[in-house]
Amino acid sequence: MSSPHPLDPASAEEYLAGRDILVAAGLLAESVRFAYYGLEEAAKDDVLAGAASDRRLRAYLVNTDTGESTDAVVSLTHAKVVSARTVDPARDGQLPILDSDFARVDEITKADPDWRAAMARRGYTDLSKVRTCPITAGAFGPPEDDRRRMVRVLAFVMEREHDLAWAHPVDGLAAYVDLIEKKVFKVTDEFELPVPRESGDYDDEAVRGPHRTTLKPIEITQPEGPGFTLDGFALRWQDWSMRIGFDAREGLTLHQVSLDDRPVLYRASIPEMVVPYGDPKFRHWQAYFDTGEYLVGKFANSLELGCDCLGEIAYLDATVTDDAGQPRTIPNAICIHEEDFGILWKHTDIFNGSAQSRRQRRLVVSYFTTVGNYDYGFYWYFYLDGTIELEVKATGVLFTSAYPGDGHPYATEVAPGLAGVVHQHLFSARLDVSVDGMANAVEEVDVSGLPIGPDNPYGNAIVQQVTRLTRESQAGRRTDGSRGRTWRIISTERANRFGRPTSFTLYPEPSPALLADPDSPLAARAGFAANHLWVTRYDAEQRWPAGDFVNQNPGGAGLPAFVAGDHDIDGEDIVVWHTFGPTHVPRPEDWPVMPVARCGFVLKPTGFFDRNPTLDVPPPAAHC
Ligand SMILES: [Cu+2]
Repeated sequence: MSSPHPLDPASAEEYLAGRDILVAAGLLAESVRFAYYGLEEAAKDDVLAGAASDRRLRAYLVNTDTGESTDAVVSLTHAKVVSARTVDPARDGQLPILDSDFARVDEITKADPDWRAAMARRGYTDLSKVRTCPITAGAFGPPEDDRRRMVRVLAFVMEREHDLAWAHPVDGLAAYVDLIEKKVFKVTDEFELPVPRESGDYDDEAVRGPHRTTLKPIEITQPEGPGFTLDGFALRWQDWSMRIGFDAREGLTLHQVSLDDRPVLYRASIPEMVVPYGDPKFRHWQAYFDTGEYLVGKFANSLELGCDCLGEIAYLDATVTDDAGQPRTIPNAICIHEEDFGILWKHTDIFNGSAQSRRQRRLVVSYFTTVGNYDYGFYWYFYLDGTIELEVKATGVLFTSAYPGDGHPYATEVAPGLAGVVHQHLFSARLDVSVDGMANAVEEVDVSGLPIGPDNPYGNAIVQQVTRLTRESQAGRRTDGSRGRTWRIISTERANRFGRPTSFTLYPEPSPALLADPDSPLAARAGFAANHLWVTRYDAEQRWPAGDFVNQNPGGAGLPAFVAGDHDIDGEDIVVWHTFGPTHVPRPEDWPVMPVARCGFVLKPTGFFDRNPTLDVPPPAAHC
């Protein structure tokens, strides 16, 4: 085995070697499955010092007959199990959903007499036309339910091959499935509404109409090839350099992002998201933590040139594993390319007559994942002027229910009798910042006008109000669009030519944080989403905003627990956590397949440079 960089993702050979070690240690009995398997990253100090480090993998193992759950760490370097901790699901949460749970749940549900009877009452006896959708259960009580490893199952009708099942939800009926006892232990049958009939098959010409013929070809060419270089997982473009990583749980990860050889981010990823639905009747438990419960990285798409990405593309494969811990390669999972992005800067000077124009470009590092009905693209952009942007593209199909008629404020009717329930997509970005070194601090910057007074006789004054966030307890903050609120991540060691700290500013998008009641069972589990900003002192153990074990976690884990120690965060090695994402009121235009809805955030250099760093960008052509 050749020696990988400590931040490179685990390879197929490494997964197999780790698996052998787990077998030898007796941890892989017949009915034990991998709920997660990935790289246990080398210690930050070792990586920064270039020191030799232990290559380790982490495995979450669940015994599907007993429910016994183990969190094991394996050293490949020393060929041994470093730790194997028993997880107490009632206290710590359940391990994530397995791939095989989807098929198993379908069999279990369709074999249950009570559920079959409820379906028959609704006129559905041919269960080959029914698709079941297992939804993670959360923790809503009663305690005897919460103690089970379980999912809740909704059903959709697929009238014929290639029909879009999401168009035909069977509402009011759910099966609660115990994954260990492998049986339905409860059927809730609360109301009946007609199953919506209109086809949603957007591939069917009868639904979509003939393809339009008016689009002329657009081709992207770079006759001299792309401007970036990829050496293994190390990527360089213009003044940017970084390393690319990938994880079955959190998907794409970025490491050691530097600009002009000055560090900006030690690590960046989107390690959690929650999608809570706002219908209090019957489906009050519908909320997915796509990352912690289902593992978004495992569902990464293979991208295709000319379809998903245009131009001179470099792809990286991703390696994940199946339930048995066997490696599975996802070809072309990560897409890297360069894009023209319109005007960078432009001016026609009225005094000296100079007319100048420069083109902006960006480097794009992206991947797409499909989790059930939704598809999410995660796009990191790096611009010539030092801007970093994350864009999430949400597309796919709405999760539907039956529309009960007017006076139902929780949903939009998107097709006759078909409802798209109001919901949120709340992502958590974990930004392990390193702006000009590890010693960083965060300032909240508001802008406001001042009232007329002796120093402001005409009332035109605008001032910045800068508040230094010095402790973890003080750094749980929300956006405020009325004040143009931003958060500035400053170096406490390095200054620019004005003697002021070099910094990057986080520009959030103003949208609501978690709307569920603070006393709700969901808020207890999605504590991270109650604030748009959190700042913590770096702690290698603090990886996951909703806790290590999110599935059926009883609550309180993750960011609310991380900040309980109330560490000093001023001039320390800190991590900035940013909650963002839309509150989605479905539109008829989102049906039957949704045009991309975008959300994200921007990080801009702010006094990181001494002036516009792109004056050296040449004109795109001699006459410009
Ligand atoms: Cu949505």
